[in-house]
Amino acid sequence: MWIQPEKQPLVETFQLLDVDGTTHGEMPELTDGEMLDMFQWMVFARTFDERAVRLQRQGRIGTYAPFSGQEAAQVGSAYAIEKTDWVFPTYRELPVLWIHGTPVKQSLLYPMGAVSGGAVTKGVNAFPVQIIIAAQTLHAMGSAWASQYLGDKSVNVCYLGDGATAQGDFHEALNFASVMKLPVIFFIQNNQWAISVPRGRQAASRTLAQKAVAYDIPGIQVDGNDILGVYKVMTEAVEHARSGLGPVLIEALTYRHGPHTTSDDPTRYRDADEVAMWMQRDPITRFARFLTARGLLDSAKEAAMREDAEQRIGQAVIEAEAEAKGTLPEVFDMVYGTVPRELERQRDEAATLLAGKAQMAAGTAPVGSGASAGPGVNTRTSAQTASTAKGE
Ligand SMILES: Cc1ncc(C[n+]2csc(CCOP(=O)(O)OP(=O)(O)O)c2C)c(N)n1
Repeated sequence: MWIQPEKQPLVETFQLLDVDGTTHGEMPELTDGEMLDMFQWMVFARTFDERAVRLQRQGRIGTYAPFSGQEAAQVGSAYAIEKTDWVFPTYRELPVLWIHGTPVKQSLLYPMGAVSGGAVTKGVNAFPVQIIIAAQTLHAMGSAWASQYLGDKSVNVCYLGDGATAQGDFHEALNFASVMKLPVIFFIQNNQWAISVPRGRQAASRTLAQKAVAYDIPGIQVDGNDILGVYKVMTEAVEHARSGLGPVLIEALTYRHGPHTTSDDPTRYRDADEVAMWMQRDPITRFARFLTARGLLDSAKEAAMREDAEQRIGQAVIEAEAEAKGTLPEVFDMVYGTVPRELERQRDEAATLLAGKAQMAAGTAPVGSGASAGPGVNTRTSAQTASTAKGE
Protein backbone atom coordinates (compact mmCIF):
# COMPACT_ATOMS: atom_id res chain seq x y z
CA MET A 1 0.00 0.00 0.00
CA TRP A 2 1.05 3.57 -0.61
CA ILE A 3 2.20 5.49 2.40
CA GLN A 4 -0.09 8.49 2.80
CA PRO A 5 0.78 11.49 4.94
CA GLU A 6 -1.93 11.87 7.53
CA LYS A 7 -4.03 14.96 7.55
CA GLN A 8 -3.34 15.52 11.26
CA PRO A 9 -0.14 17.35 12.24
CA LEU A 10 2.55 14.72 12.71
CA VAL A 11 4.10 16.54 15.65
CA GLU A 12 2.69 18.40 18.63
CA THR A 13 4.35 21.52 19.99
CA PHE A 14 5.89 21.14 23.42
CA GLN A 15 5.33 24.07 25.76
CA LEU A 16 5.85 24.63 29.48
CA LEU A 17 5.45 28.37 29.87
CA ASP A 18 2.33 29.94 28.48
CA VAL A 19 2.05 33.45 27.07
CA ASP A 20 0.40 34.63 30.30
CA GLY A 21 3.37 33.45 32.36
CA THR A 22 1.72 30.36 33.86
CA THR A 23 3.30 26.95 33.54
CA HIS A 24 1.86 23.53 32.90
CA GLY A 25 3.86 20.34 33.05
CA GLU A 26 6.93 19.28 34.93
CA MET A 27 9.39 22.10 35.51
CA PRO A 28 13.05 21.65 34.60
CA GLU A 29 15.57 21.56 37.43
CA LEU A 30 16.52 25.21 37.73
CA THR A 31 17.11 27.29 40.83
CA ASP A 32 15.60 30.75 41.23
CA GLY A 33 19.08 32.20 40.78
CA GLU A 34 19.59 30.33 37.53
CA MET A 35 16.25 31.47 36.17
CA LEU A 36 17.06 35.07 37.01
CA ASP A 37 20.43 34.66 35.35
CA MET A 38 18.74 33.34 32.21
CA PHE A 39 16.40 36.31 32.25
CA GLN A 40 19.34 38.67 32.64
CA TRP A 41 20.94 37.10 29.55
CA MET A 42 17.74 37.69 27.60
CA VAL A 43 17.67 41.34 28.65
CA PHE A 44 21.35 41.67 27.79
CA ALA A 45 20.77 40.11 24.38
CA ARG A 46 17.83 42.40 23.57
CA THR A 47 19.79 45.46 24.70
CA PHE A 48 22.77 44.47 22.57
CA ASP A 49 20.58 43.84 19.55
CA GLU A 50 18.96 47.26 19.76
CA ARG A 51 22.34 48.95 20.23
CA ALA A 52 23.89 47.04 17.32
CA VAL A 53 21.13 48.16 14.95
CA ARG A 54 21.74 51.78 16.02
CA LEU A 55 25.49 51.33 15.51
CA GLN A 56 24.83 50.09 11.99
CA ARG A 57 22.58 53.05 11.25
CA GLN A 58 25.34 55.35 12.49
CA GLY A 59 27.79 53.68 10.12
CA ARG A 60 29.92 52.35 12.97
CA ILE A 61 29.43 48.68 12.10
CA GLY A 62 28.62 46.90 8.85
CA THR A 63 25.65 44.68 8.03
CA TYR A 64 24.12 43.12 11.12
CA ALA A 65 21.58 40.31 11.55
CA PRO A 66 19.19 41.12 14.44
CA PHE A 67 17.88 38.34 16.66
CA SER A 68 15.31 40.13 18.85
CA GLY A 69 12.41 37.75 19.41
CA GLN A 70 14.65 34.70 19.46
CA GLU A 71 16.15 35.18 22.93
CA ALA A 72 14.34 32.27 24.58
CA ALA A 73 15.46 29.80 21.91
CA GLN A 74 19.03 31.00 22.17
CA VAL A 75 19.47 31.50 25.89
CA GLY A 76 17.40 28.44 26.81
CA SER A 77 19.38 26.12 24.56
CA ALA A 78 22.81 27.57 25.34
CA TYR A 79 22.12 27.34 29.06
CA ALA A 80 21.67 23.57 28.79
CA ILE A 81 25.11 22.78 27.40
CA GLU A 82 28.52 22.49 29.03
CA LYS A 83 31.61 24.51 28.19
CA THR A 84 33.20 21.26 26.96
CA ASP A 85 30.48 20.94 24.31
CA TRP A 86 30.93 22.41 20.85
CA VAL A 87 28.79 25.10 19.28
CA PHE A 88 28.35 25.66 15.54
CA PRO A 89 26.57 28.99 15.12
CA THR A 90 25.19 30.99 12.24
CA TYR A 91 25.42 34.78 12.09
CA ARG A 92 22.31 35.04 14.33
CA GLU A 93 23.43 33.18 17.45
CA LEU A 94 25.48 35.81 19.22
CA PRO A 95 23.86 35.22 22.65
CA VAL A 96 24.68 31.52 22.39
CA LEU A 97 28.32 32.42 21.77
CA TRP A 98 28.48 34.77 24.76
CA ILE A 99 26.93 32.25 27.11
CA HIS A 100 29.46 29.73 25.85
CA GLY A 101 32.31 32.13 26.69
CA THR A 102 32.95 34.29 23.62
CA PRO A 103 33.57 37.93 24.66
CA VAL A 104 30.84 40.36 23.60
CA LYS A 105 33.50 42.57 22.03
CA GLN A 106 34.20 39.80 19.51
CA SER A 107 30.68 40.12 18.12
CA LEU A 108 31.32 43.82 17.48
CA LEU A 109 34.77 43.40 15.95
CA TYR A 110 33.31 41.15 13.29
CA PRO A 111 30.84 43.65 11.76
CA MET A 112 33.43 46.41 12.29
CA GLY A 113 35.50 44.62 9.67
CA ALA A 114 38.37 43.70 11.96
CA VAL A 115 39.99 40.47 10.83
CA SER A 116 40.34 39.46 14.49
CA GLY A 117 36.52 39.51 14.70
CA GLY A 118 36.41 36.26 12.75
CA ALA A 119 38.90 34.49 14.99
CA VAL A 120 37.94 31.71 17.37
CA THR A 121 38.36 32.70 21.02
CA LYS A 122 41.00 30.54 22.65
CA GLY A 123 39.50 28.07 25.08
CA VAL A 124 35.94 28.52 23.80
CA ASN A 125 34.53 25.50 22.00
CA ALA A 126 32.74 27.42 19.30
CA PHE A 127 33.25 27.58 15.58
CA PRO A 128 33.20 30.96 13.79
CA VAL A 129 29.80 32.23 12.67
CA GLN A 130 28.73 30.52 9.47
CA ILE A 131 27.30 32.59 6.63
CA ILE A 132 26.96 29.77 4.10
CA ILE A 133 23.52 28.40 4.79
CA ALA A 134 23.63 24.88 6.31
CA ALA A 135 27.37 24.37 5.81
CA GLN A 136 27.79 24.14 9.57
CA THR A 137 25.50 21.09 9.72
CA LEU A 138 28.27 19.09 8.08
CA HIS A 139 30.97 20.66 10.24
CA ALA A 140 29.01 19.80 13.39
CA MET A 141 28.43 16.28 12.15
CA GLY A 142 32.15 15.88 11.41
CA SER A 143 33.07 17.26 14.81
CA ALA A 144 30.59 14.87 16.43
CA TRP A 145 32.27 12.02 14.59
CA ALA A 146 35.59 13.19 16.07
CA SER A 147 34.01 13.39 19.55
CA GLN A 148 32.77 9.84 19.17
CA TYR A 149 36.14 8.64 17.90
CA LEU A 150 38.02 10.35 20.73
CA GLY A 151 35.43 9.31 23.31
CA ASP A 152 35.59 12.79 24.83
CA LYS A 153 31.86 12.87 25.72
CA SER A 154 31.30 16.29 24.23
CA VAL A 155 28.04 17.08 22.49
CA ASN A 156 28.06 19.11 19.28
CA VAL A 157 25.27 21.64 18.89
CA CYS A 158 24.48 22.87 15.43
CA TYR A 159 22.28 25.97 15.08
CA LEU A 160 20.42 26.56 11.85
CA GLY A 161 17.45 28.43 10.49
CA ASP A 162 14.27 27.08 8.93
CA GLY A 163 15.53 27.94 5.44
CA ALA A 164 18.67 25.89 6.02
CA THR A 165 16.61 22.71 6.31
CA ALA A 166 15.92 22.99 2.57
CA GLN A 167 19.62 22.64 1.79
CA GLY A 168 21.23 19.35 0.78
CA ASP A 169 23.93 19.70 3.44
CA PHE A 170 21.32 19.46 6.18
CA HIS A 171 20.02 16.13 4.90
CA GLU A 172 23.47 14.68 4.36
CA ALA A 173 24.46 15.68 7.88
CA LEU A 174 21.33 14.13 9.40
CA ASN A 175 21.71 10.95 7.42
CA PHE A 176 25.34 10.41 8.33
CA ALA A 177 24.80 11.41 11.97
CA SER A 178 21.93 8.96 12.24
CA VAL A 179 23.77 6.05 10.64
CA MET A 180 26.84 6.63 12.81
CA LYS A 181 24.83 7.54 15.96
CA LEU A 182 26.84 10.71 16.44
CA PRO A 183 26.56 13.04 19.47
CA VAL A 184 25.09 16.02 17.61
CA ILE A 185 22.00 18.16 18.19
CA PHE A 186 20.51 20.02 15.25
CA PHE A 187 18.74 23.01 16.75
CA ILE A 188 16.51 24.72 14.21
CA GLN A 189 15.38 28.22 15.03
CA ASN A 190 12.30 28.41 12.89
CA ASN A 191 11.86 32.19 12.82
CA GLN A 192 9.30 31.80 10.02
CA TRP A 193 11.25 33.50 7.25
CA ALA A 194 14.35 32.83 5.14
CA ILE A 195 14.90 36.46 4.24
CA SER A 196 11.67 37.09 2.27
CA VAL A 197 10.65 33.45 1.75
CA PRO A 198 7.99 32.33 4.24
CA ARG A 199 8.28 29.00 6.00
CA GLY A 200 5.47 27.47 3.92
CA ARG A 201 7.33 28.15 0.67
CA GLN A 202 10.54 26.56 1.92
CA ALA A 203 9.12 23.11 2.65
CA ALA A 204 5.73 21.52 2.18
CA SER A 205 6.21 19.37 5.30
CA ARG A 206 3.82 20.49 8.01
CA THR A 207 6.63 20.73 10.54
CA LEU A 208 10.40 20.79 10.32
CA ALA A 209 10.64 18.52 13.36
CA GLN A 210 9.04 15.68 11.41
CA LYS A 211 12.12 15.55 9.21
CA ALA A 212 13.66 13.57 12.09
CA VAL A 213 11.31 10.70 11.28
CA ALA A 214 12.90 10.04 7.89
CA TYR A 215 16.30 9.65 9.54
CA ASP A 216 14.94 7.67 12.47
CA ILE A 217 16.23 10.01 15.13
CA PRO A 218 14.33 11.66 18.00
CA GLY A 219 12.77 14.97 17.01
CA ILE A 220 10.64 17.51 18.79
CA GLN A 221 8.91 20.80 18.04
CA VAL A 222 9.05 23.21 20.94
CA ASP A 223 7.60 26.65 21.52
CA GLY A 224 10.79 28.59 20.92
CA ASN A 225 9.52 31.62 22.83
CA ASP A 226 9.14 29.56 25.98
CA ILE A 227 12.56 29.56 27.63
CA LEU A 228 11.67 26.89 30.18
CA GLY A 229 10.34 24.54 27.52
CA VAL A 230 13.40 25.09 25.33
CA TYR A 231 15.73 24.49 28.27
CA LYS A 232 13.91 21.30 29.17
CA VAL A 233 13.96 19.71 25.72
CA MET A 234 17.56 20.79 25.20
CA THR A 235 18.62 19.22 28.51
CA GLU A 236 17.02 15.95 27.47
CA ALA A 237 18.59 16.14 24.02
CA VAL A 238 22.03 16.72 25.54
CA GLU A 239 21.58 13.73 27.84
CA HIS A 240 20.53 11.58 24.90
CA ALA A 241 23.45 12.61 22.71
CA ARG A 242 25.99 12.44 25.52
CA SER A 243 25.01 8.95 26.50
CA GLY A 244 25.87 7.66 23.02
CA LEU A 245 22.33 7.27 21.69
CA GLY A 246 22.94 9.47 18.66
CA PRO A 247 21.63 12.72 17.18
CA VAL A 248 18.51 14.73 18.04
CA LEU A 249 16.55 17.25 15.99
CA ILE A 250 14.82 20.19 17.68
CA GLU A 251 12.57 22.69 15.94
CA ALA A 252 12.06 25.81 18.04
CA LEU A 253 9.10 27.86 16.81
CA THR A 254 9.99 31.50 17.12
CA TYR A 255 9.97 34.77 15.21
CA ARG A 256 12.46 37.44 14.30
CA HIS A 257 10.96 40.78 15.19
CA GLY A 258 13.17 42.84 12.91
CA PRO A 259 14.61 42.59 9.43
CA HIS A 260 16.67 39.64 8.21
CA THR A 261 19.67 41.94 8.30
CA THR A 262 20.06 45.69 8.47
CA SER A 263 20.10 45.64 4.64
CA ASP A 264 16.59 44.25 4.47
CA ASP A 265 13.13 45.87 4.60
CA PRO A 266 10.64 43.29 5.91
CA THR A 267 7.63 45.58 5.34
CA ARG A 268 8.06 44.72 1.64
CA TYR A 269 7.05 41.11 2.26
CA ARG A 270 5.69 40.77 5.82
CA ASP A 271 2.21 41.50 7.04
CA ALA A 272 1.93 43.97 9.96
CA ASP A 273 -0.73 41.77 11.59
CA GLU A 274 1.63 38.82 11.62
CA VAL A 275 4.32 40.86 13.34
CA ALA A 276 1.82 42.20 15.89
CA MET A 277 0.59 38.68 16.62
CA TRP A 278 4.13 37.48 17.35
CA MET A 279 4.91 40.55 19.43
CA GLN A 280 2.16 39.34 21.78
CA ARG A 281 4.25 36.20 22.28
CA ASP A 282 7.45 38.05 23.09
CA PRO A 283 9.74 35.67 25.00
CA ILE A 284 11.07 38.29 27.43
CA THR A 285 7.65 39.61 28.45
CA ARG A 286 6.47 36.06 28.94
CA PHE A 287 9.32 35.02 31.20
CA ALA A 288 9.07 38.32 33.09
CA ARG A 289 5.42 37.52 33.86
CA PHE A 290 6.45 34.15 35.26
CA LEU A 291 9.31 35.54 37.36
CA THR A 292 7.18 38.41 38.64
CA ALA A 293 4.40 36.04 39.73
CA ARG A 294 7.04 34.06 41.64
CA GLY A 295 8.20 37.20 43.41
CA LEU A 296 11.62 37.04 41.79
CA LEU A 297 11.34 40.10 39.58
CA ASP A 298 9.90 43.60 39.60
CA SER A 299 10.19 46.53 37.23
CA ALA A 300 13.01 48.17 39.23
CA LYS A 301 15.07 44.96 39.05
CA GLU A 302 14.42 44.67 35.34
CA ALA A 303 15.39 48.30 34.77
CA ALA A 304 18.62 47.72 36.71
CA MET A 305 19.41 44.72 34.52
CA ARG A 306 18.91 46.81 31.42
CA GLU A 307 21.08 49.57 32.77
CA ASP A 308 23.81 47.10 33.63
CA ALA A 309 23.56 45.64 30.11
CA GLU A 310 23.79 49.09 28.54
CA GLN A 311 26.86 49.89 30.59
CA ARG A 312 28.63 46.62 29.70
CA ILE A 313 27.73 46.88 26.04
CA GLY A 314 28.88 50.50 25.96
CA GLN A 315 32.22 49.39 27.35
CA ALA A 316 32.48 46.62 24.73
CA VAL A 317 31.79 49.16 21.98
CA ILE A 318 34.54 51.45 23.27
CA GLU A 319 37.01 48.56 23.43
CA ALA A 320 36.08 47.22 20.01
CA GLU A 321 36.35 50.64 18.36
CA ALA A 322 39.74 51.18 19.99
CA GLU A 323 41.10 47.86 18.78
CA ALA A 324 43.09 48.15 15.60
CA LYS A 325 40.86 47.60 12.61
CA GLY A 326 41.97 45.28 9.86
CA THR A 327 43.32 46.71 6.68
CA LEU A 328 41.79 45.83 3.35
CA PRO A 329 44.85 43.90 2.06
CA GLU A 330 44.58 41.63 5.14
CA VAL A 331 41.20 40.47 3.94
CA PHE A 332 42.85 39.11 0.80
CA ASP A 333 45.99 37.78 2.48
CA MET A 334 44.49 35.69 5.25
CA VAL A 335 42.22 33.36 3.30
CA TYR A 336 44.74 31.28 1.36
CA GLY A 337 48.31 30.19 2.21
CA THR A 338 49.28 31.22 -1.31
CA VAL A 339 47.14 34.04 -2.62
CA PRO A 340 45.66 33.10 -6.04
CA ARG A 341 46.38 35.40 -8.98
CA GLU A 342 42.81 36.66 -9.24
CA LEU A 343 42.75 37.67 -5.57
CA GLU A 344 46.14 39.30 -5.99
CA ARG A 345 44.68 41.34 -8.83
CA GLN A 346 41.68 42.35 -6.70
CA ARG A 347 43.98 43.25 -3.80
CA ASP A 348 46.06 45.51 -6.06
CA GLU A 349 42.91 47.10 -7.42
CA ALA A 350 41.68 47.76 -3.88
CA ALA A 351 45.06 49.22 -2.90
CA THR A 352 44.95 51.60 -5.86
CA LEU A 353 41.40 52.60 -4.96
CA LEU A 354 42.37 53.29 -1.36
CA ALA A 355 45.48 55.22 -2.36
CA GLY A 356 43.34 57.38 -4.63
CA LYS A 357 40.88 58.04 -1.82
CA ALA A 358 43.69 58.93 0.58
CA GLN A 359 45.11 61.38 -1.95
CA MET A 360 41.68 62.89 -2.45
CA ALA A 361 41.23 63.32 1.29
CA ALA A 362 44.66 64.92 1.63
CA GLY A 363 44.02 67.11 -1.40
CA THR A 364 47.23 65.84 -3.00
CA ALA A 365 45.78 63.91 -5.90
CA PRO A 366 47.84 64.73 -9.00
CA VAL A 367 46.03 66.80 -11.63
CA GLY A 368 44.70 64.58 -14.38
CA SER A 369 45.10 61.41 -12.32
CA GLY A 370 42.14 59.08 -11.95
CA ALA A 371 41.80 59.97 -8.28
CA SER A 372 41.43 63.70 -8.92
CA ALA A 373 38.38 63.27 -11.13
CA GLY A 374 36.40 61.38 -8.49
CA PRO A 375 36.59 58.29 -6.33
CA GLY A 376 35.76 54.78 -7.48
CA VAL A 377 35.31 54.87 -11.19
CA ASN A 378 38.56 56.52 -12.14
CA THR A 379 40.76 54.68 -9.69
CA ARG A 380 39.28 51.45 -10.96
CA THR A 381 40.21 52.52 -14.46
CA SER A 382 43.80 53.04 -13.40
CA ALA A 383 43.87 49.60 -11.75
CA GLN A 384 42.48 48.05 -14.91
CA THR A 385 45.16 49.79 -16.90
CA ALA A 386 47.77 48.36 -14.55
CA SER A 387 46.32 44.88 -14.99
CA THR A 388 46.35 45.25 -18.75
CA ALA A 389 49.98 46.36 -18.63
CA LYS A 390 50.79 43.15 -16.72
CA GLY A 391 49.07 41.24 -19.51
CA GLU A 392 46.29 39.79 -17.28
C1 LIG B 1 24.35 28.54 0.45
C2 LIG B 1 23.75 29.91 0.64
N1 LIG B 1 22.72 30.29 -0.14
C3 LIG B 1 22.16 31.51 0.00
C4 LIG B 1 22.66 32.38 0.94
C5 LIG B 1 22.03 33.76 1.12
N2 LIG B 1 21.28 33.78 2.39
C6 LIG B 1 21.77 34.40 3.48
S1 LIG B 1 20.75 34.25 4.79
C7 LIG B 1 19.61 33.41 3.89
C8 LIG B 1 18.31 32.93 4.52
C9 LIG B 1 18.52 32.00 5.65
O1 LIG B 1 17.31 31.73 6.28
P1 LIG B 1 17.22 30.74 7.49
O2 LIG B 1 18.02 29.50 7.24
O3 LIG B 1 15.79 30.53 7.80
O4 LIG B 1 17.96 31.52 8.68
P2 LIG B 1 17.65 32.93 9.32
O5 LIG B 1 18.49 33.94 8.56
O6 LIG B 1 16.20 33.21 9.19
O7 LIG B 1 18.10 32.83 10.73
C10 LIG B 1 20.04 33.24 2.58
C11 LIG B 1 19.26 32.54 1.53
C12 LIG B 1 23.75 31.96 1.73
N3 LIG B 1 24.27 32.73 2.67
N4 LIG B 1 24.27 30.72 1.57
